[in-house]
Amino acid sequence: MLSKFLHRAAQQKSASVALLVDPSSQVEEGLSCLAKGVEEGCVDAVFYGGSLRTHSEEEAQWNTLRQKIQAPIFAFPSNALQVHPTADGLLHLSLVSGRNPDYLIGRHVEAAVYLDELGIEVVPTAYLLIDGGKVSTAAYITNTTPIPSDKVDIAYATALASVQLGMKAIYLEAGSGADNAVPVKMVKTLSSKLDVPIIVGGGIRSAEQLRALSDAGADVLVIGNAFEENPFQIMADLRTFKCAVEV
Ligand code: 1GP
Repeated sequence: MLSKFLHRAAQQKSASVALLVDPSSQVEEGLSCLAKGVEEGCVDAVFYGGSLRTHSEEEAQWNTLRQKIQAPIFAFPSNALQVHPTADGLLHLSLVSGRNPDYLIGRHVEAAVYLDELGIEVVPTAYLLIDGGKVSTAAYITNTTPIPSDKVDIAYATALASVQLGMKAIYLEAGSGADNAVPVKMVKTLSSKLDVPIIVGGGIRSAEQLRALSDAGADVLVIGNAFEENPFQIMADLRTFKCAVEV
């Protein structure tokens, strides 16, 4: 289901949208807003995951999401051992922008047999942290340095090496709550040269950014903080973005 979703997103003219639900945050009051967004076709999928586990109610949160949201829910965890057994697929991230073996392959070894037993669909995804103007949780936790936002050539070479190694998707991540989203120029370069779906997240909070990144060739745009902070506003922005697409 995940590879199908990514494949379809890559074929469409305009980017698909995934809402990131972080298990460490309480998003209950936003859920009906999210459910409506899905119904209206403004949200295409939910990504579920984050760097920390801060409460013990994940099972309940997952079940609520499943009940209320009529969209696929894909796992996007910092640790594949945290994947929920009924997830619709796993973005199996390898942090290729960093040089921390734990996040390149170590965690994957720990989770491999478990994932195999779950039988969950796994999409090998190159995860590139791009400098978003401040130290991100992902960079801090993984103890890695993001690619500077003006180093498009390094981002491209990293993504190309990942594709050559067999990765099926590229995830350009400015970091949750980034001051600056991934630069349009970087997205444009990678999407024009690579034939795999490109997912972009971090610091996206307006219809203008959605449009610019989509026009640059992003296939999936991921929104987290903006939804947590003001779900109604971001749904309005998504409506603007999606409606403009159909005109
Ligand atoms: C997912 O980290 C992003 O890739 C989410 O970032 O919380 O800034 O939207 P935001």
